[in-house]
Amino acid sequence: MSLTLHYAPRTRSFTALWLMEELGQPYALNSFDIMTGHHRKTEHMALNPMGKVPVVVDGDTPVSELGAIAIYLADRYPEAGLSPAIDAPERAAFLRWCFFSSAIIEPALGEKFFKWNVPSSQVAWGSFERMHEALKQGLESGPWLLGETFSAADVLIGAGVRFGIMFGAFDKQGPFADYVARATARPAFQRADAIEKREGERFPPAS
Ligand SMILES: N[C@@H](CCC(=O)N[C@@H](CS)C(=O)NCC(=O)O)C(=O)O
Repeated sequence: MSLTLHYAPRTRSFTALWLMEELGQPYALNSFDIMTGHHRKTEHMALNPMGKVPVVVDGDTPVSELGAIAIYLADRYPEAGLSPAIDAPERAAFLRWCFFSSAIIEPALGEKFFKWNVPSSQVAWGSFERMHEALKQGLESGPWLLGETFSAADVLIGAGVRFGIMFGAFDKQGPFADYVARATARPAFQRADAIEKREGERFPPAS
């Protein structure tokens, strides 16, 4: 069994890096500068035809798309305790939040940042406001989305909310910020953040 994370600093692949650190399995990091365009070359496109990062390769099996990466890794390595069992009642909420991240939060942030004017009843994510309200409800009981148990869904949603706060879409104080503070205090997040800083220095942004 071998795991490799194909990753570039300052991208969404940070979320996969955090997942890998939560997983606690040994893995190789294939880190590169996204400005080199390596992710659009044949070798990487064979792993992810979208030509995007992150990609995780487990043995010979590539998996891309953060929601899929999270569910795949959490189920494949159950000893990490990152997903409820397939027949557990919490499984439905777990899957819902894993999909909510890519299917609802991501495009809703796009709507907010890029000022898209689209009919809420016809787009899959509804609207930024509807996403915000549903997420607020989801974070009400806490401390995590599934209650007392942290899961891979918290990595996906935690990373998305952190990004939303950093770029001004969510309040810097209140339940979203408290949730991110809890998530980023985790040792696995801290380790991922240190790796991200190290790799960011290795591949500094073009000036
Ligand atoms: N839907 C993808 C999004 C991944 C994504 O957007 N990656 C960006 C970096 S943040 C990327 O690889 N961009 C390079 C490009 O499109 O050329 C996922 O969930 O993994």
